[in-house]
Amino acid sequence: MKPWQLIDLPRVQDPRGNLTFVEGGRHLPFDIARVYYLYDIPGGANRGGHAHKELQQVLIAVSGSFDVHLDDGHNTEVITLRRSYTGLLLRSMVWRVLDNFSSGAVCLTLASMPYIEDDYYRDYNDFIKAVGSKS
Ligand code: T46
Repeated sequence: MKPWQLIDLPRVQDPRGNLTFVEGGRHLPFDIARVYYLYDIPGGANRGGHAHKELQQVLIAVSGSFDVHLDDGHNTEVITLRRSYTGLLLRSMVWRVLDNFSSGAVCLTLASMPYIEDDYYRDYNDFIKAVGSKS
């Protein structure tokens, strides 16, 4: 199973403006337990800098764009999100850093679990040790 993957979300195109919808368990491999969003992000800021033990999430650039730096302890990739109909599925145990936010960018996140601080690896060395002990 890939630790991260882009997901094409449905698009209803309309001269009045387009519409995208997401159903947990149908478009995502989990039920949605929590929604949060990042907005009013000042130029040069970055977010994330952690991994999750169990949580899965889908990130969507509902406005503007930003880069997501991904690292599962073996492979790294940088993905730019810029379309409101593209989700980035992050499974558990993926270190992520979000940066290069455009002006007005909004990152909508659909999460598989409520907020649980104990689910975070906030120290990269702890994350790498945990990846090593799992593989
Ligand atoms: C992730 C990236 C993309 C809550 O109380 N509830 C919540 O649901 C969240 C997400 C955060 N918080 C509190 C915890 C901290 O006191 O808000 C504060 C900032 O959280 P954090 O530093 O984790 O924010 P980001 O933007 O660095 O990370 C968040 C998510 O935590 C993380 O899972 O992948 O956005």
